[in-house]
Amino acid sequence: MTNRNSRRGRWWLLLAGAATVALAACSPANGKNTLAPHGTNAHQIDNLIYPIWIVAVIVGLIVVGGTIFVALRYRQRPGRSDRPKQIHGNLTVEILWTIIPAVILAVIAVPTISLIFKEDATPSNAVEVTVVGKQWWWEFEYPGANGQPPVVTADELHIPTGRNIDLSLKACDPSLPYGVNNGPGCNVIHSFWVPELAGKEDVVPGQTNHLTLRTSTAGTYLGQCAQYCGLSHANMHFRVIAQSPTAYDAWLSSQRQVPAVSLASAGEAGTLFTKTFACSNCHTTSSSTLSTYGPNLSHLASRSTFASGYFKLTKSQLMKWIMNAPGLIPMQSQDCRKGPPGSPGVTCVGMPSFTQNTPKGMPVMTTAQAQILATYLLSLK
Ligand code: HEC
Ligand SMILES: [Cu+2]
Repeated sequence: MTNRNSRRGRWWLLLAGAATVALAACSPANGKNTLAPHGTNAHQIDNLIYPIWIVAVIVGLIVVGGTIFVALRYRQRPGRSDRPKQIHGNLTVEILWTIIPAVILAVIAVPTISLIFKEDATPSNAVEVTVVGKQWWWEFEYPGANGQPPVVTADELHIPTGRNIDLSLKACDPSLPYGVNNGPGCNVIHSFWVPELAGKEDVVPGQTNHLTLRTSTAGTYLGQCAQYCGLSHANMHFRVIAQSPTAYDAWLSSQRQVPAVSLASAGEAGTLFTKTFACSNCHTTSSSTLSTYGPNLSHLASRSTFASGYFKLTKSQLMKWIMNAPGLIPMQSQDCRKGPPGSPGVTCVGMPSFTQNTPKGMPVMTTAQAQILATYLLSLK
């Protein structure tokens, strides 16, 4: 092999390596595969895309093939004129290549537009859930029913199989007091996307958008915020846990229970949570009905993940998070310890660090204290 050839070979190798790494991200094993639909909406979208894709491939082959054919057939050759016969202004050709694409697009438009309206229709007999996109996590609210209180949770959306789920998607609720679902952390656009269940839907402040989910297959489906929404947008995952209606009902009624360990009976953990570190400025552990600035922690231990589904819920991971959350995912939380978010002078987005950038006069958290807090939170089943 000549020197130049071997150098070219190396470039090809590098390119092949890079392509393998890039394509690995598209592997169906990552659980966010639009081409592996498990929900009614996702199936309908897939059924529409497939025939359109075939038409697109045929058109593509004709266009690319035609280009290659013309380039080869009329290339410059010795002894031949380099000016082939000119067909500029040929009426038949011009009409044909205007009408054929117009007809193809018109035909494709019919099922596309009708599916848009179908997807948008309000589903009948649906389970209602409100989804609130915050920076950078998702809150899920199940309305109260038959005298039962509502349930507020985060990170993991539970749904029953075989039912229509009508999601009301919100980014902000201007009717609420400044600081909770209104103010810092909720004034940007998100997009709610569970690729294997349905299409994307934008989540816009001051507006309620709707998305229908429906699946007959129990399982865990991965979701992702699909609209850039600030520092930790890329970490804004979530999970949809589809369960049999019986298992779903059992989950919902366990979430309605008052947590087994009350703050008052939690001893030192209670003091650390409400006084020393004022976690209660942003979280509650005593009522699963409350929407707070940070995720509702009343039944934290019933989740398998935390922090937008980014981390598995283990004690050691939880301790790292409690001590220094902004060290794990980027947040704008330097002044979050000054007071409740939304109060004067507190422009806090996220959760503060309790071991770094500690404001003057405030305590730095020890590992022992983090352990007490983590043990307490993990008792909230
Ligand atoms: C200034 C508000 C604020 C304070 C104070 C605060 N947090 Fe947070 N916390 C948040 C926010 C916001 C999140 C969500 C971050 C994300 O996922 O992007 C969060 C997330 C969490 C989570 C993960 C919950 C889940 O379901 O994902 C835990 C656990 C937690 N905080 C515990 C604590 C503890 C313990 C304290 C006190 C030592 C504390 N927090 C103090 C705002 C706060
Ligand atoms: Cu987002």
